[in-house]
Amino acid sequence: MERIYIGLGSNLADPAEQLRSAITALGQLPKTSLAGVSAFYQSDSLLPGQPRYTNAVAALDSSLAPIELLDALQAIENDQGRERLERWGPRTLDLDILLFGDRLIDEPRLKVPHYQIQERAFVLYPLAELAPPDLRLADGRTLPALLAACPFVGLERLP
Ligand code: ROI
Repeated sequence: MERIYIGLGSNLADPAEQLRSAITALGQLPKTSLAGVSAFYQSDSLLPGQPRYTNAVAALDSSLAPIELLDALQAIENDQGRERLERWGPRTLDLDILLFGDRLIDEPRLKVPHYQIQERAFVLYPLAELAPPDLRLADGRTLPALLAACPFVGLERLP
């Protein structure tokens, strides 16, 4: 069993409902249990000209292998109508493996810790709701250091 953190994001077709369906689907994955879900947060897209995003983080305990989990996440994205028209385009659902136990993974399909974690307030602040306060990433960085370098700007925490 390893503790895994998943970033969820949506900016199309009722984003909060997309996240709720995805969380249900995560809880139904084989060899996996849902250990927690953060609040939902809204923010402007990092790329202009797209609707605002709703983001959250979920914690899983799983004995799936990383690529098995990645395949399962992509199946959930596809089930929820994700169309891969352009990289970085608006999407009904994005599921990213942020952290996978204390593994460092550098494969063509999967890099963990997620390579943009440090720039993304909409990942770090929901992660901080679920993770131990002194969490150390597999690459040695700590969550408090990442939070200190990434201000809580433009994020709206939903009730
Ligand atoms: N912007 C926000 N706020 N949230 C996201 O999940 C997100 N995902 C993306 C891009 C387009 C980079 N911008 C985002 O892929």
